[in-house]
Amino acid sequence: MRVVRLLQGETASFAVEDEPGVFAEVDARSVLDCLAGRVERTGATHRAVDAESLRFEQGIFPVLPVDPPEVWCAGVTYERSRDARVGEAVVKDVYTMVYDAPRPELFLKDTMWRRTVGPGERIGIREDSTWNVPEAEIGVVLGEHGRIAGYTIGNDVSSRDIEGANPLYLAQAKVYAGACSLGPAVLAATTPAPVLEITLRILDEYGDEAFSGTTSTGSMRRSFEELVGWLLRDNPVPPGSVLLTGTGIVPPDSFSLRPGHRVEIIVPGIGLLANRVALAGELAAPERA
Ligand code: DO4
Ligand code: MG
Repeated sequence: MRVVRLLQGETASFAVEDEPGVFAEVDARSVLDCLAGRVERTGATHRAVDAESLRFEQGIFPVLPVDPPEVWCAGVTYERSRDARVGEAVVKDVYTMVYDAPRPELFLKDTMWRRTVGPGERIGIREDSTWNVPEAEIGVVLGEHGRIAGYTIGNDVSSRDIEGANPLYLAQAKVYAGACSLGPAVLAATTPAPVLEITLRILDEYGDEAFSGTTSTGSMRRSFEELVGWLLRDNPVPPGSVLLTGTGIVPPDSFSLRPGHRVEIIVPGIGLLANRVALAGELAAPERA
């Protein structure tokens, strides 16, 4: 079962999938209430024009499906990511060590969705970086008591030259306006955890494909449960937070994102997360008290 948040005019409402591609609007305050079934149906339904990508009729758009108090990321969870980091970095050993070590790499990407956007919104790249890439990842949505409530798609947009120059620059390479996108849906958790196929496509400003690659969570070095277990050790991460679980797709070293590029991440069973690229400085940080 998937949950989306649909925007019609000025109003956004959660909707739960009752049958493939058919979403029932519900009276809910959060995605966690929807995933837990603590919701009343309002009677309105919406059939996706394309159930795979989650495109709806004109005037209805999926928006950020979760308001995560915190977004965390795991890194170097796929061999491909380890090899890319070793290739780009001046200090190489840390990446091989963390790939092999029991304790994973975890870092805080965002709080209160200040730097996080939803489907169709613009993601950011840093102006002081010459090597910017998307990172297509599965996001684990945390429920109550550290349980996994669901899965969404995430883009951990990153600067490879800033991190490559010095691993202590990680926060600057990873945390800035528009550096994260999530959506378009949250897939309810199941036991056992699903094995998800992830495809990343990058289109240039003319709509031509600049890169495409696919991976599967089946080739992750660690399980979702293991990553969540490490994240929550002595660390009170609030329910509704999201943990991005690492990238297994890395474009060739000659590739860097440019403003106007469109990044598409497709995960069958969740949907299509698409965002256009802008300079981070153009993305006004939302003011929240
Ligand atoms: O320090 C490297 C982070 C790598 C990362 O974000 C990933 O593997 O997804
Ligand atoms: Mg990443």
